[in-house]
Amino acid sequence: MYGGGNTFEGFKSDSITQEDPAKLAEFEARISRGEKIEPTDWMPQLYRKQLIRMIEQHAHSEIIGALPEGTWITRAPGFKRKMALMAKVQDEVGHAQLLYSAAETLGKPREQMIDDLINGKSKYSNVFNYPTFTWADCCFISWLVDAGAIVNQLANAKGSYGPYCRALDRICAEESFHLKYGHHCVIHLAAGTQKQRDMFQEALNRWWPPMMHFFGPSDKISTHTEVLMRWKVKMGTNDDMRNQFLDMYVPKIWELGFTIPDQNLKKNTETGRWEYTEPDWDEFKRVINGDGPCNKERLAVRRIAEERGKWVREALKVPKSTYVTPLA
Ligand code: FAQ
Repeated sequence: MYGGGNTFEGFKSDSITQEDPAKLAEFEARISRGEKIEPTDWMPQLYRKQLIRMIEQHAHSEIIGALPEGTWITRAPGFKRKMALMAKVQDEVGHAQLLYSAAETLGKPREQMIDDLINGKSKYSNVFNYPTFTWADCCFISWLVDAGAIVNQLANAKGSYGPYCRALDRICAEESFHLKYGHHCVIHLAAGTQKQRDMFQEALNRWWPPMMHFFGPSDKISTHTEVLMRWKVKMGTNDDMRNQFLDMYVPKIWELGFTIPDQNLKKNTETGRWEYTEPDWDEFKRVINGDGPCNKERLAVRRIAEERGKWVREALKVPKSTYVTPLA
């Protein structure tokens, strides 16, 4: 897809002090002028490494994110919902393809990224390590997880790395359909029977803490934000993104008559920022490091898919394959 030609083996040091100062200054000047950095342009090793880490994690999140919703395709209520959910899940996997291609431009082969995912070396979004017990869980993901993803991705689409930004532009366009679909599903539950309303309220109670974690650790303890903001990979801090999500979606949740399970949640009218109970960052760390309710199951499914799909990938690699036309 892109002709990067850089190899991942090149990494030796994280330190930007070892970079050529003139090249680094020119690189940073380009970024501050709002220019896009392209795969064949000079870039500091740390910029490359950070981008690979972040884009790869994002790609893994899309592919793993397809699993909790995917199990609901056959159980979604009604034919239209089944069709829409199937299209959504397919889109998410497509997003992973776009993102793996963007990460590959930086020199890390896709096979290595997949190996790192299934061997538990790479991370993916915390939210997808929680179970979808009911249809309302699936609706929560389609509306509010997608909403959070859009807040974050719309901002980062204006960032500095060309291939990632172009992938994000396309992803956001598709995600906006998912958001509409998810909102529609939740409105349907909200306007339904008491049992349907209770089902969504119960899902909201369970999903709210992971949703607060979704935007990453608070700025005080975030490791990578500073350098990523300096090089315009992240266009807002984790707390900025969380705040923007709360600004846009808390009123919509309240409007539907649901209760957010945090008694301290309120907007400070003086600062314009939301106040909330500090999320449990120990739980967050446990989940992103492999010890959430569904981590093992999610990776086991990916491992099986990888093994079963191996023959297809091998067949595609043979240059002189002949295609057999089916008889019927
Ligand atoms: N989950 O220093 P920071 C979606 C890790 S797409 C797991 O603040 P950073 C679509 C972080 O990697 C969802 N790990 O990190 C969809 C680092 O660990 P490391 C994904 C997390 O990179 C919808 C450590 O914590 N979106 O949902 C999380 O500056 C529905 C320290 O954190 C993206 O990937 C987390 N939530 O900021 C699909 C967007 N947060 O690597 C299906 C792009 C942090 O040192 C259905 N990524 N960590 O071992 C980003 O914007 C950023 O990477 C953040 C984290 C904001 C996620």
